[in-house]
Amino acid sequence: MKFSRITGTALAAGFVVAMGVSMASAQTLRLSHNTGDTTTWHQGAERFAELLAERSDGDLTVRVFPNAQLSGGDQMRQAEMVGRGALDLVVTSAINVTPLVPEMAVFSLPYLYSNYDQVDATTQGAPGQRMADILLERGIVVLAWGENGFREVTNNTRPIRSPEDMRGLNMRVAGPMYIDVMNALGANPQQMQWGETMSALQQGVVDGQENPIGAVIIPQQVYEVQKYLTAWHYSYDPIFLGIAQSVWDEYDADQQSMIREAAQEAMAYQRDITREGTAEGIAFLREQGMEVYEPSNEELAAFREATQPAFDQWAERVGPEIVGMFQDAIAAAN
Ligand code: X2X
Repeated sequence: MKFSRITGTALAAGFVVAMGVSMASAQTLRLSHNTGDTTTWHQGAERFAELLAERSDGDLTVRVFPNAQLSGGDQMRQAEMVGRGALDLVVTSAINVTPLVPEMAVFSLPYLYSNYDQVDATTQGAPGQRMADILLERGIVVLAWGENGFREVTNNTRPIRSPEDMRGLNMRVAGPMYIDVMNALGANPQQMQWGETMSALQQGVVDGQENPIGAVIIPQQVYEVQKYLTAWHYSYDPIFLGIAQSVWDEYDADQQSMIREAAQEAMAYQRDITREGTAEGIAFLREQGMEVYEPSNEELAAFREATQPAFDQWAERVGPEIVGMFQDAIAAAN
């Protein structure tokens, strides 16, 4: 049952709103995300569900579906489904939305960010709001930004210390921009669902992949199937918790604030645990037998230079106005 009907029904049925935000009847919303149930994405989504259940006195239930189950395993389809109201809620990362909204690639431009302060100045500031405005035009209401993280490269062939080491490696990538980045490095990229990646790595269909340490590599046990990791921090990927505009519009202002606050708290928690997991992550991965390489500043500069063509190409696609807005916020955070 939807809320627009609830106000009328509630009054007619003589419901008394005594305190807090009340719902006239129980409602269950479905939340889709595209990683496994051990990740910080999942923990953030579950925290949101807990907070809403608590604050609506059990009237608002969120069921969390991992592994892009609700979009037939297609992680890029979730955003489009939320946009047309086929899904109520989504937690997904920016790169997954780029087929629908190319501007979302701005976050992940190679070496745009150097640290978390710069990240927070954009996701928690005016640039994040600007991207939320763009998603709203597609029927998606961004409730809060969370974190997938700085994406690090892993593979089974050799340690990656320079752009040359990437040459000829068969790399699984998540989205279109990363195809161009991998091509710039001379690797052979292949776009693949995350849900199919672990077995592709295990079977040697691809040599490597790239993902954040705290949010994905550790909780999804990528270290079980990959020997080498290089912490090259080449691309940042935020996640967001979004709701279908058609669902959102049925809530009154109090209900909307309750939902937005729960989302903000859940994603703040999600960012915290992701950063903690990442900070402790390299030591943990070494204990698990991975060979981890941490490039020097000079070596990072070489990766940055080699990926510049992909930056330029995608900055043009995103548009100078948005890229400039991000760069200004980043410069101000330095
Ligand atoms: O597919 C991936 O690599 C993941 C889980 O990080 C994203 O959703 C982009």
